[in-house]
Amino acid sequence: MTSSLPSSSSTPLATVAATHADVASATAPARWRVADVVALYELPFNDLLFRAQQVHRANFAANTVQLSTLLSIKTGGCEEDCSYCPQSVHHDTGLKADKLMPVAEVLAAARVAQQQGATRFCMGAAWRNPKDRHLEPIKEMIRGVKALGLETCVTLGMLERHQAEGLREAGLDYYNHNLDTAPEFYGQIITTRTYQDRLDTLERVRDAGINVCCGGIVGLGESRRERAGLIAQLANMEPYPESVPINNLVQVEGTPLAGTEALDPFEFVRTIAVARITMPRAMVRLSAGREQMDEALQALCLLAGANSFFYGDQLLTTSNPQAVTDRRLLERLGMTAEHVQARPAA
Ligand code: SAM
Ligand code: DTB
Ligand code: SF4
Repeated sequence: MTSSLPSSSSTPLATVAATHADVASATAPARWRVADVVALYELPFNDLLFRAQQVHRANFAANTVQLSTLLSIKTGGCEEDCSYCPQSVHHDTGLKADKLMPVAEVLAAARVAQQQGATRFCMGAAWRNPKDRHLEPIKEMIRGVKALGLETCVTLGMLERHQAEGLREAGLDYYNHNLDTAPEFYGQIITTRTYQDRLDTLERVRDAGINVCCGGIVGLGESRRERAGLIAQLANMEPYPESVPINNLVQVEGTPLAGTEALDPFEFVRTIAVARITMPRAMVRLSAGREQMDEALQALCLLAGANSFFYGDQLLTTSNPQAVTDRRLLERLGMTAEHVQARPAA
């Protein structure tokens, strides 16, 4: 029998605490060892999904999903060399670099997203890090989107402490910044910023009082153990992120990862289930790669505990299923979008 409980014996902190058992149970954070997460991955598929469903139902309405719409507010020309990303200047993908979008255009797109039924609007910029002068229009966007009654999320790269605080003051609800993969595999994917840089930004976001949206990307050629390593990193954050996007690599011609062997679809579903079990109260978001999945596979991801997805015809630079197709899928599954349930009965 494999254990799916987080271990309290793998870290120096937990080891010290274990010698004071009473205190330990009150103060030592539960830790997931990579081996514990691998053990979850290795469960028979049906057992894993059953456990994920139990955890999901204990924490969320089982048939409700949250819908977020993405907008690329500054596309391309990014200095980082993330080898999956079409927006990096290091790869020739034929993408044209744009300037920051005008505030009015962003707000017009947010209105459309809201009319379509999204409850959160996520704005992404292809920056290594924003300059202070960029943050003024972005704060206007945040205030404008919030005034419409939508939740706000931005992803702008690395942040300084004062920048995170400024975004919080503008009313930002979520900041997206991913760990992307396991620490030991990270160097094969990105060389222009370190894992620690990412952790530092995440800490600044957390300290500023902004909800953390942090996940990763699979299908990069990593091993199962490395996928488990990513999940353990996320689950051991204190606290773990409120929102966990799980991206499946969208292969873009011209990026170094184009041509990578595709992940077994059931391994993707397992990743969702393992995220759900290790982070019971997080919103687990079925993110990039959905257009390449058939609807049965998406339904399995929802069964495995995903309770949010990107909604709208476009992700940042690649396409996403049509909104009308997604609405039909939810209807066929007897599921409802969050905002519909939140409305008082007529
Ligand atoms: N530049 C910012 C940053 O990296 O923090 C924000 C935008 S970046 C596009 C956000 C995330 O999108 C990445 O961390 C990665 O997980 C995901 N992503 C980027 N390109 C992708 C691709 N081709 N397929 C799947 N996910 C991708
Ligand atoms: C995240 O984890 N996935 C989204 C969002 N955060 C910003 C981005 C997916 C990008 C997919 C590739 C593209 O469209 O450029
Ligand atoms: Fe730049 Fe983000 Fe793409 Fe990396 S993932 S190249 S940081 S836009």
